[in-house]
Amino acid sequence: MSRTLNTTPAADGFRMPAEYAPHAGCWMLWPERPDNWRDDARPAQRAFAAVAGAIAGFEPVTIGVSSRQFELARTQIPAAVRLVELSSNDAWMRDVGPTFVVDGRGGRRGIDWRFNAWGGLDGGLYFPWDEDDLVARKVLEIERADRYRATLVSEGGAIHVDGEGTLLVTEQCVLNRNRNPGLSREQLEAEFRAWLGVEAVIWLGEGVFNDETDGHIDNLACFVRPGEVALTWTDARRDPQFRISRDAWERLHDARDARGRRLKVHKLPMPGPLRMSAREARGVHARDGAKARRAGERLAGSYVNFYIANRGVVVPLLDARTDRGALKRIAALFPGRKVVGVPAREILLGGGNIHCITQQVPAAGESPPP
Ligand code: KQY
Repeated sequence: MSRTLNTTPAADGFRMPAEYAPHAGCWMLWPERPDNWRDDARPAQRAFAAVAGAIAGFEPVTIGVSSRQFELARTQIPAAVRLVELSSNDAWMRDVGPTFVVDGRGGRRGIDWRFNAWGGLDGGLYFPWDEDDLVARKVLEIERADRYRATLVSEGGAIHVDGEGTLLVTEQCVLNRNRNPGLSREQLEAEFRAWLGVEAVIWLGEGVFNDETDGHIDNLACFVRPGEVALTWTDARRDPQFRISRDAWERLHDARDARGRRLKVHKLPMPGPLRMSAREARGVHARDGAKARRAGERLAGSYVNFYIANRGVVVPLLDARTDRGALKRIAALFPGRKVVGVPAREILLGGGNIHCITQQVPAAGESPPP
């Protein structure tokens, strides 16, 4: 069984490991809501199945699916992937799943953040979100991991750690009044120290242009190893992303991590600009209480939204003009890991990408990164 603890991970000697540390597995959810995924979610389901298949080549994958979709999902998902019945409001396991913490002595627990659909009634993306807010707890039950119920509203996509004491976040998301109003930057830093076991917080400004999560870090930048960060980039000065990426680059350039190191920043040119087509928008069944999808809307496409698996990296393919270059750059950042591209436009149409739909379970024991 999974106990609910009333302490914090840092107080108990636990911390969040980096995504590039060894994994015991990966969790995902199955998309089905027709007011977010076009054509009754069929194209998105194919994309999710391909992502699951790619990750399953590196580590065990479990997908949570509603009872309504169980049979259909089983026919689409590779046999190696475990399917469990699990209710949710949508399919963003990064944000609704637990953030796992370890103690380096074989202990593994999970943080169950308070979830408000990326902003609650002040700009959130759908209502209700009650089933989503239970997902982390249910995953922790299945994993037999003890649970910390955080006092903070947060999402897995809003945080990236280097595993050596440094946290990367954006002001646009973490300081947004629709997450934890009343908490100052300093108070939020103290909260993250307590929940994630970090010592230093590096604040970037805005996230990727038009990112509907209020600028999650996981679409803009991530650690590729301690002391090194990949950053979404464009050289197109007129693109609104130019100012955002340049500001992030300057902040990263000036920053020191928890160990006092300067960071090496790797620019990862973004795809596009990509927009939703009229046909794609028509396929989404608009409904009150869910974000509307409009033809011509700029999509927040980014190659940084990849998933680092054991000995592999699973990368979204988004634009035939830029995919090959992105795969090459990412392969250079991860020597020793196999880089696999998966067509991911259908995931992007729902508002996120491969990192957003996955959540790693770190290996509990202490061992060097694969
Ligand atoms: O970026 C993420 N981690 C999630 C994206 C959620 C989009 C909801 N439509």
